[in-house]
Amino acid sequence: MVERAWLIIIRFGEYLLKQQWVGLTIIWVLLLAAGAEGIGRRVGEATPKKPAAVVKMTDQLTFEPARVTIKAGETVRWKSASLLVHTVTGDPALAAKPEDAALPPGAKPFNSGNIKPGGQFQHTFKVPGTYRYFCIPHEGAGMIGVVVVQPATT
Ligand SMILES: [Cu+2]
Repeated sequence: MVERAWLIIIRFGEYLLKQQWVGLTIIWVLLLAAGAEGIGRRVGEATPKKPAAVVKMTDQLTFEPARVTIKAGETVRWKSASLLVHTVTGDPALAAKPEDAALPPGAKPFNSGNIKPGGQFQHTFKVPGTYRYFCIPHEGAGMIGVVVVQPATT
């Protein structure tokens, strides 16, 4: 079906060229390029990294499991199983108590922003070490999690 559509589009371009409608042909080429780019981008988005671990955010103000272990370069996905808004925040600068967040040296801070009920967030950990992260609205309630990132085996 998609191939047929492309064939029609290409035939149409050939027709425009034959008629020597230069202006229209240029517009056709530009539209074609934009369309191809759009398809390419959608294909890229359709293949997100498969998470090495999935952590649930609960109504009990916990990350479940509170501690996961992955390898460098792997991705953790957080899923809301909660009616409350949560965040996944690994940034000491955003913590009420700086010790509620910790990053290994060289790792970039991360923050999901508000995750609505049913929402999700994922983060890929490149730098090995122990990460401590928290939920901004529930930091005081102790909603804190740990991701241990082991060096990638080569
Ligand atoms: Cu929370």
